[in-house]
Amino acid sequence: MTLHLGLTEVSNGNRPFFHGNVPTWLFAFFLLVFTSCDSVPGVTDPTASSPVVSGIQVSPEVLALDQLGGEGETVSAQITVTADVTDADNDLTAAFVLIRSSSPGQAPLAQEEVQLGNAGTFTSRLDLTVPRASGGQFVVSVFAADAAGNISNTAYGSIQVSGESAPPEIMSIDMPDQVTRPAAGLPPISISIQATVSDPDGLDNVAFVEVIVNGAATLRLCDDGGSGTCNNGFGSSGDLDAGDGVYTLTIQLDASNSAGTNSFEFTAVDRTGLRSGTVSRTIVVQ
Ligand SMILES: [Ca+2]
Ligand SMILES: [Ca+2]
Ligand SMILES: [Ca+2]
Repeated sequence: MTLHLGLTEVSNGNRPFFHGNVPTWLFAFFLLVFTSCDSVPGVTDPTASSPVVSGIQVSPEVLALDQLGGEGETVSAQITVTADVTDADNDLTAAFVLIRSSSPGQAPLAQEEVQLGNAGTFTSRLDLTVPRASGGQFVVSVFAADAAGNISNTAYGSIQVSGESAPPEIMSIDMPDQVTRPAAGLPPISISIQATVSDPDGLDNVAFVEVIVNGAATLRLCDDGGSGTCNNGFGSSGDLDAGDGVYTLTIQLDASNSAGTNSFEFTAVDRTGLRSGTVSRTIVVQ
């Protein structure tokens, strides 16, 4: 079965809603479904065997057009979309992936029909070509069809497209330059390390801040307000306020730590992969 993908947008609040040029027989089918639901209660709902799409993932999630190669007025990038498709009676036929710009009412910029054998995760790679001056939140949508003509829900993802991007910057590092170990038998001392970060594209554009300790261990600083797991095996980041651009790491110093100088190299990385300059500091443990 083939669906025509010349889709037009129907306004539905904030969420795009696709109204396909579906074949006449499919409209007739929908009419039958709705009519039977209204007039014959208790009849098994044929849509119970419709495909279900979930778990959509889009990569990259952020596309900085000035980071892409190419000549002239357009730039191209490959977008990878994965999603999970299930169907109770497993008669899946195809999934449909569409990428549309942030402007309402536009035809899809890229689309692909993926033939499905069985339920599971499928991957679609689409070549997206857009004007160099594009921007905004592009919408990725996925739906699936089965052999009976049932259409799934539509799952949505997005790509943040920006015409220009700039690397993040570490504005300051706040940490002690020397600490004294607790005596044997006493509790460890908490050391708070804070990096204040900015990004010309906004704080949301900062992906993470990392620190390499003594040239070996890499740890994250988090702007999570102290919730969640910033580093596996560590406790709270100790961060005070989430989303304020101050990234925090709290480490523990106990009596068993070695005396000496420890190096810390900080880098911030944004969602387009651009890296800040590295800022180096040391802590002398006595
Ligand atoms: Ca089915
Ligand atoms: Ca940036
Ligand atoms: Ca913070």
